[in-house]
Amino acid sequence: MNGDGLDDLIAGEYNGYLNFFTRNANGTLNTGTRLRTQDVEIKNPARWEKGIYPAITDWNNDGLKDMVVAFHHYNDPQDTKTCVSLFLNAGTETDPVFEDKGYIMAGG
Ligand SMILES: [Ca+2]
Ligand SMILES: [Ca+2]
Repeated sequence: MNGDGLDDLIAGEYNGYLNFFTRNANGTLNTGTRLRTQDVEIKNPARWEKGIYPAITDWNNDGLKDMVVAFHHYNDPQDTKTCVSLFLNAGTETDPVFEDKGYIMAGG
């Protein structure tokens, strides 16, 4: 994730935030920091605390890792759908800056 050749970890918190843990050469992980866009911490937009599920991929094939994030929505008892948002990396390989590009829509 930070281009140092050591696999890092991104984990969703129960309350909808993403934590980023960098790995040391001896295999241990450093204390996590919340992933953010330039402006805000990335969080599930659901009204109540709900899960967030990240995946890293080069979505736009520009050589920089991007992030696709699934949000479990639950804004009312009838709303149990999951939405997927795209965060493109507008930074660099070693210092990613994620831009929120909104929901990914199928067929639209
Ligand atoms: Ca790394
Ligand atoms: Ca990319």
